[in-house]
Amino acid sequence: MSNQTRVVQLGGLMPFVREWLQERYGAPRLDDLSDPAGVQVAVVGGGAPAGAEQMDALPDLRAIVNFGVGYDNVDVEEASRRGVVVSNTPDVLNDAVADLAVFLVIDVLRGASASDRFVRRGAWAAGERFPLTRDVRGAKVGILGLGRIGTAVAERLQVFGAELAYHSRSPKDASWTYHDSPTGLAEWSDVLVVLTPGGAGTEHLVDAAVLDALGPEGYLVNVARGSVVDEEALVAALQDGRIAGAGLDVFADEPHVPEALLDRDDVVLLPHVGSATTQTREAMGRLVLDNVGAFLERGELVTPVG
Ligand code: 8YV
Repeated sequence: MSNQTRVVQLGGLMPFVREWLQERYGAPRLDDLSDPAGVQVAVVGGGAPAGAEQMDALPDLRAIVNFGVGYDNVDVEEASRRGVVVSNTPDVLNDAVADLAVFLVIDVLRGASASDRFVRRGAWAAGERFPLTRDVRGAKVGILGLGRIGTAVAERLQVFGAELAYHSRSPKDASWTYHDSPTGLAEWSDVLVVLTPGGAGTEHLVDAAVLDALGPEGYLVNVARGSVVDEEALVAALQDGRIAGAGLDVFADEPHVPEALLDRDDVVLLPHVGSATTQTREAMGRLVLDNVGAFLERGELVTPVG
């Protein structure tokens, strides 16, 4: 029993997590697994799929441990049909992701990235003036999805003097104004910040109608999942000047960013780095190991998904 492989790595894991799993559990990658019998736990990350195909390959699988708070890459319905439980890495990344969301809000309002490009291309030295931008104080920021990270974003922006409101599936015990639809929230907002989970339930929640409600003075920030925004509609809205700009850390088909966005000065494009600090990624890795350990020792996950 002790020599039997009980943990396997699916795709998308960072090198240090792979090393930890290898050292502690001798966990091979699924492709290198010689005998799937007895493998109880599969660890996955980076949005790599954990669906029926992977589950079919592991007949004794009982738990899927996801490196990441979002688990739209895991087919949870299929897992529960098979009696397989799933965990994610909540809370430990709230601060890092919220910081980055606030950074994007400030960047779209103050044009920090655009003014950096302005200096680098020699426009300042040539005597041009960077246009005036907008205060964060007094800006109306709409939080689409007031979960753990959405709340952390709202708390931070309150300190900057922004006005806040939100939409979630239902009103929360929070002091900020609730809007009962994404369109209503967008209409009110100067900046709409997407913080919902991904997956089928939120696909294209931000569509052309929501973008039009945001309007020509409005900015979209997305640090959640690319799937939540209709990316074609977003590109069209930017091209037509129907919204003012966007700050994006996530995209529909990562790592591909729509060609049409690459040379626009009214968008800030980041390579999905919301949680990408050494401290936060290590905390996520430790939580992954805690989940694997707890499941193997007592058949329980520390942070099972809802
Ligand atoms: C990571 C994330 O990009 O936690 C999430 O849901 O999107 C990020 O933290 C990723 O999942 C790490 O593999």
